Amino acid sequence: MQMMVLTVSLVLMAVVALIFVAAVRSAGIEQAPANTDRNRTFLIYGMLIVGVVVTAGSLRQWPHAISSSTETVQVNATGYQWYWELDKEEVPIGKSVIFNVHTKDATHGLGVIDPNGRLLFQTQAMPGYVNQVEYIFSEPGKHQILCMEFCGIGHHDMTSEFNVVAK
Ligand SMILES: [Cu+2]
Repeated sequence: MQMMVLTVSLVLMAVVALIFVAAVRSAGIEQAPANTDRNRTFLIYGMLIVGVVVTAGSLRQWPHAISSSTETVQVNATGYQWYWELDKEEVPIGKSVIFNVHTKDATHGLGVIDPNGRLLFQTQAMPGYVNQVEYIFSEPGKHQILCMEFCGIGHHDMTSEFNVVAK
């Protein structure tokens, strides 16, 4: 998905650049003093370099990129009316943890709460889909899972927990 977004963006940027070049070529350009040309060239190359650096720097931090590193830990979380089933009770601190979230019945929402009661992240749990969330825990301790989507009479009771441990 990320590759497709990047490809579409680059193609659209190329189209805009081609239109710009065509417009400049078709315009009658007057002769400017020699130092104006030099200043313009400096400005254009300067903006190009800044643009490339800013783009490359900001694209690296896309929040939803699923890491391909071998250092990841996978947790399969399945929602049922009205409980969660997790295939791990412990996850390591400081390592990439990928939650594969889905459900066997109704739509639920998986929310992870840290020991201070702060919501760290959430995602929907849907029948027929596996939603992935990647997270790197920075605090050890018992983390709670709550259902974040009203799913029936036992919704309030749909909790679970796991431990984040230093390894
Ligand atoms: Cu619920």
